[in-house]
Formats: sequence, structure tokens, C-alpha cells
Amino acid sequence: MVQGARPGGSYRLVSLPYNRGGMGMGMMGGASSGPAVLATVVYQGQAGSTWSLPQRLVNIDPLPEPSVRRSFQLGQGMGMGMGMMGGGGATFTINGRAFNPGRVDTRVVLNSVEEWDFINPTMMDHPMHVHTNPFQVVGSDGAPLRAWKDVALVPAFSRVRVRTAFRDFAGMALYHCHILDHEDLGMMGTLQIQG
Ligand SMILES: [Cu+2]
Repeated sequence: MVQGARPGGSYRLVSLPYNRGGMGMGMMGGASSGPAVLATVVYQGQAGSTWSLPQRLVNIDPLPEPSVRRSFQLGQGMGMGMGMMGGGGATFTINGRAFNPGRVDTRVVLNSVEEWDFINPTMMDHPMHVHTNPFQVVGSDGAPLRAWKDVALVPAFSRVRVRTAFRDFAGMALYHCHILDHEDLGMMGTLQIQG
């Protein structure tokens, strides 16, 4: 939600550079390019009626205590295969393994609540995304925050705990780093939800 300023005018929506950490510039790390103007919003005149933005859109109950806890260790290293940098390419892993679509990495049971720790000892940030099931990020007090997320940024040298309820969808799903080159180089796992 954005509250427009008064009076009207022309406002730019700008994507700013972000330092992802790592060893330098380019695909493997460093700052993204930018800034870039994504859109320009122009408005003028008076609103037909006065109203204010709601403080809360919906009431979100915190998920109950988990029955299962897991941890996912994020890793990176130099592989032996051909990479985009030429020669030995970088690999990105979860719990020491690069993505393999023929392997089931994590099996969960429908109608269960789990807590997952994403542990990032690497020097780069990894925004972790889970398909199909949004989650609640768990705060430092152990209580889940009252917001649904499908991506949680796990900064370099830190960890993030999320709580998920598998309620509606049985079948195969994925979780992965949302930085394209990281997921393409292995930072992705398969999730089998058993009904
Ligand atoms: Cu990443």
C-alpha cells in the first residue's frame, strides 16, 4: 500500500541497487545494477471522498506449534563442472547437495505444521522461496509474525526460522533461493507433500 502525497504530481517507482554480498560484482555477487525507474505514477485533482488506508487488511492467526523441525544449510563452493564463469563453475547447495529433480529431498505430511531453519554461513544473501505453501517468519521471541510470506531473505552469516502448515496441496513442490543464478547452479530442493 502506498499513500499518495499531496498535492498530486509525478512520482517515480525506483529499483535501487542492492548489495547481495559475495566476492565482487557481476552474476556471482556484489551490487545489482541500477537504479532503474520501474514506473512513473502521475496523479492530480481531488479524491471524490476522503478515506484513509486501513491499518490491517486481514486478521492472520499465528500458526500453531510445529510437530516437525528441520534445518536447511545453505552452501556454496567451486564445482568441477563447466560454469558460466568458464572452467570450474560455482555450485550452490542445500544441505550439501545441488538440485536433482529425480531426488526427493524433503518429505512432509499433509495437515502438519513444521518449522524450518534456513542457515546461511555463506558470504552472500539468499532469499529463500517455498512453493505452494506460504509461511510465517518466526521472530526472535519464538513467536511467528502475523504475516504470510513466500520469500524470506536469509542474510549472509545468519539464519531465519519459518513456520509452515501443509494444509491444502498434496504432491511435489520445490523450495529454492530466488536469485536466478543461485537456483540454476543448484540451490533448490524437492518437497514431497504426502496426503
Ligand atoms: Cu542465493
